[in-house]
Amino acid sequence: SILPSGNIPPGVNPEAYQWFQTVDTDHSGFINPKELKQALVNSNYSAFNDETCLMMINMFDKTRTGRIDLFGFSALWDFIQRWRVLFQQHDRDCSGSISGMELQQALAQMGYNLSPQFSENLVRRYAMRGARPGIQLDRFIQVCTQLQSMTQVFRERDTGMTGNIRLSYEDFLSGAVTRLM
Ligand SMILES: [Ca+2]
Repeated sequence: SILPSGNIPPGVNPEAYQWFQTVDTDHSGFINPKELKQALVNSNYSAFNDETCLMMINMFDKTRTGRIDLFGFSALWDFIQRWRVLFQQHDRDCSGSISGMELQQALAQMGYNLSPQFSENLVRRYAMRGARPGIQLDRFIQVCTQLQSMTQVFRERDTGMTGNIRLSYEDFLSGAVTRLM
């Protein structure tokens, strides 16, 4: 490791510091997407999907090198813990997954006014085949984060707060391309 143990830098969560040492298997001082994927499991013991791992690396990679340092990792650790708590809160039937109805309630509590059909469609899109209908923590994080991000794009353009915006085809694609990964 790049830092002596017991010498946790200010602003770094001690648990995240411990975990960093374990996850950084090649001891480079950085976490790459492969190392992150190996470190994260859903409540059904499935590995986090590649898209969510890459999305989170991009979110917390302040150096733009495709990997995250200890500080980015600490922020990522907090981020995942917050989503894990929300996931557990909204998994009302304790099935270990979030159903369409549970997602609808979660999104409503986050302030999104979306139809039940919207949540059902999202869950159907991301539910694991063969499993009970529902999404795991990785997809929950991915779906909610992308929704927040796309909503932010919308709000920036909806200057009159009418709930409607005009987008050119290329603006639409640009928003989708930059936000979805
Ligand atoms: Ca559930």
